[in-house]
Amino acid sequence: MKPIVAVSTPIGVGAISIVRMSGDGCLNIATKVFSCKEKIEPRRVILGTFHFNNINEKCLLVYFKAPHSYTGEDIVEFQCHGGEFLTKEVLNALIKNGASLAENGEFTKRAFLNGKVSLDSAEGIIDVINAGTEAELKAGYNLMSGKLLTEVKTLQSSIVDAIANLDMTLDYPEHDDEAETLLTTKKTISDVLKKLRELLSTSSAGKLIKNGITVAIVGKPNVGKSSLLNALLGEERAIVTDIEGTTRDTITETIIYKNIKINFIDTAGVRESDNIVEKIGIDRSYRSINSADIVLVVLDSSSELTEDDKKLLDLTKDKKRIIILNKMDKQKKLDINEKYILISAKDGKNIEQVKEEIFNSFDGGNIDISGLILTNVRHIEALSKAKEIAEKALDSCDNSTTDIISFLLKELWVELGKITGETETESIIDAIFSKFCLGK
Ligand SMILES: Nc1nc2c(ncn2[C@@H]2O[C@H](COP(=O)(O)OP(=O)(O)OP(=O)(O)O)[C@@H](O)[C@H]2O)c(=O)[nH]1
Ligand SMILES: [Mg+2]
Repeated sequence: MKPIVAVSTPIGVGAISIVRMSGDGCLNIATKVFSCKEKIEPRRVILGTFHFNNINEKCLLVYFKAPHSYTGEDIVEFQCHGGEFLTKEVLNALIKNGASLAENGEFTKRAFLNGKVSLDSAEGIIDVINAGTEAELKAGYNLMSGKLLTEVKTLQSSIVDAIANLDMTLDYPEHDDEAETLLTTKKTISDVLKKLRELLSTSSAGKLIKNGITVAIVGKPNVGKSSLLNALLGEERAIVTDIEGTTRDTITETIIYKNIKINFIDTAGVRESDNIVEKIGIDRSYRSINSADIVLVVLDSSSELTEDDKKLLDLTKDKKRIIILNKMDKQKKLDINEKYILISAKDGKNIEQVKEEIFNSFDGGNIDISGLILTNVRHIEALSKAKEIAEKALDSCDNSTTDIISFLLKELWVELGKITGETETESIIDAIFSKFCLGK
């Protein structure tokens, strides 16, 4: 394919920057602008000079010969001094000499098209790059190293065997015992279904690893929501005053607690208000309640329950929630007939307990990050669809004809192929790679 080029390191000032080129003839382009004493051999670091305009940049070149490269094509990488101007000059020189600017993810897309990686492994690469926690990184590595690919391939191969046996009974009914074939087919489908259910059972842990837990901190004005946010973050992020209605807009901040991201949303105190700005803020508080995975309902333990408190307790009664009684440093006047955590946001008392309770509400402690965990929505959707088809196929073993079972198994094979990319449409493949960063 035609040579493409991109800066593979982040744009900005740094010690080095890497400009990468891939495609037919990229070594030719490189030697037009790069001179060195040594012979350029694959997989060796060559010191030389990059000449362009009036620039003579002493830098390193690495050449990977097709097919032994990331993309499966010839690749040339320049490791130059970091710096925005210089890096762009190197890039422009290569473009002037025949390379085109790569699109987002185009290197990895080529690796996929050249059979170097499957689609799910490529998605693992994005996850590794974007990982913010050890759990995300491990899940990304598992995908990248082909753990899901192996599972899918094993399922597909048993499905292919089953299809071949069924088609044999259709084509040569005289040579085959249909009843026995049906029995083995049924066993195969049951095994496939079991595996699919097993894989899908990891998806809630996967969602937790990928998205974290979104927690809305709600309550009437002045109960100490912003103080609680600050205590949870361990920094003075939100403005705290004794004026009711201090927080007008929602504030979102994330912490990592025991490998899980917890995204806190501090909200505007909920009460009846005529102030237009405050009203918009309160509206946002309600929206945060709806979109959160769990709500911290904050009450002031030093005063009795008010109508505003009661309304909020009622509004959140069907949601996952933790009731927080704040200001425990003051005389306690509030009692409530429900489980709660008594804290002092001001003194930082029992804040760890709040984090632990959130974590435990989602079984955070039971996630085994060493195994394969489904974190990617596309994979989960394809496997769910595959599960439905497998269930239909299993049913049809008892009440349909052989050709229908065979048809369903082919459909099942195609659905699984979407995970590896074998049977995925071009537009979806394009959409996946466009989510990559430039130069990857
Ligand atoms: N004694 C005591 N005061 C607290 C505690 N937590 C917060 N406060 C005080 O309560 C007042 C309100 O605190 P905020 O954190 O701004 O309350 P809020 O719920 O965010 O208020 P709004 O943004 O107006 O809805 C401030 O004067 C805080 O110092 C606590 O644990 N103990
Ligand atoms: Mg506030």
